[in-house]
Amino acid sequence: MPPSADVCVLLPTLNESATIVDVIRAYQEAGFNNILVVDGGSGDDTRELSQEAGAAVITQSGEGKGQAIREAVGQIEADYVLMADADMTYRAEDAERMLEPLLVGDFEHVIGNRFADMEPGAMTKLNRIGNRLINRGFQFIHGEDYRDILSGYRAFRTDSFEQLTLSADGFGIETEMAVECAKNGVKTEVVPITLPGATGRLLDEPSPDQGRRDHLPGALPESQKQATRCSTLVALASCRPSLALDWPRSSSSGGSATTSATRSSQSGRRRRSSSGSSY
Ligand SMILES: Nc1nc2c(ncn2[C@@H]2O[C@H](COP(=O)(O)OP(=O)(O)OP(=O)(O)O)[C@@H](O)[C@H]2O)c(=O)[nH]1
Ligand SMILES: [Mg+2]
Repeated sequence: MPPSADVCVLLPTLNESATIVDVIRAYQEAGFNNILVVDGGSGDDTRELSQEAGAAVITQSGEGKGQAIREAVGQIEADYVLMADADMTYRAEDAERMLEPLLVGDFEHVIGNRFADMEPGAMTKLNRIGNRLINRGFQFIHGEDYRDILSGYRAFRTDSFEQLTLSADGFGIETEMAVECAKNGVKTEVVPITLPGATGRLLDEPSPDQGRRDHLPGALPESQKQATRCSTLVALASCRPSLALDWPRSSSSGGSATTSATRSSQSGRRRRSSSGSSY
């Protein structure tokens, strides 16, 4: 990575005290010092631990991973954002590979493809099948093969985020980002990443060697996350003109509300930037 690269590592968190320090340290060891944790009001000591480990911490004003990401990116002044996960779903060792298309090539958005190197036990069979169907559906609707549109490992130019009209509050955010990249011609690259197996991270589904963590406040079971992602794709398909006959778009479909929400968040970004609260 060029020494001049101005990258903010963005970590959304909700009750991640078991892993957050290791995740922050891993990115620091990989050479990243600008780390922003956007917390969803954790009931454990995620925020305190993050601060002690050297990350900047903000608490989101709303709810859900999507709202957290949208709010946090609006406060980031670094040129590039590396969006990861606080539960060791992704590896800091892949960070350079994720950023390369932005720094060396002329891409604006990068998706880490978890299916390129999936360690045993990393994902349930049902989840893999669901992902495949969603990716095929996306390719059919939007004509782009992004391989893994649900991946939460993303890198993007901060200014390219403003081209995306985003409104998802929860786990539909990655789907929405992929749809918006395709619709707006945002130059998107897919790079292979490793998805660690069950021993390398905490999974929400029960596994023989791990306890569940979905008893924690706010944690959603995997099936519910997938349902959110899938319904986001179906809902957004209605906005594609060539499918208008199959997916009628009503004048009250929410498009204009979405656009104005994004505009207000973008003007919020400019306001916040001038107030000096940036990462
Ligand atoms: N700020 C914020 N972060 C959240 C919220 N919900 C989840 N997160 C964080 O978002 C990241 C992704 O959530 P996960 O539950 O790991 O979802 P996932 O990676 O798709 O699923 P797994 O494969 O089970 O890890 C984690 O770091 C969570 O702590 C929320 O409401 N607000
Ligand atoms: Mg995760």
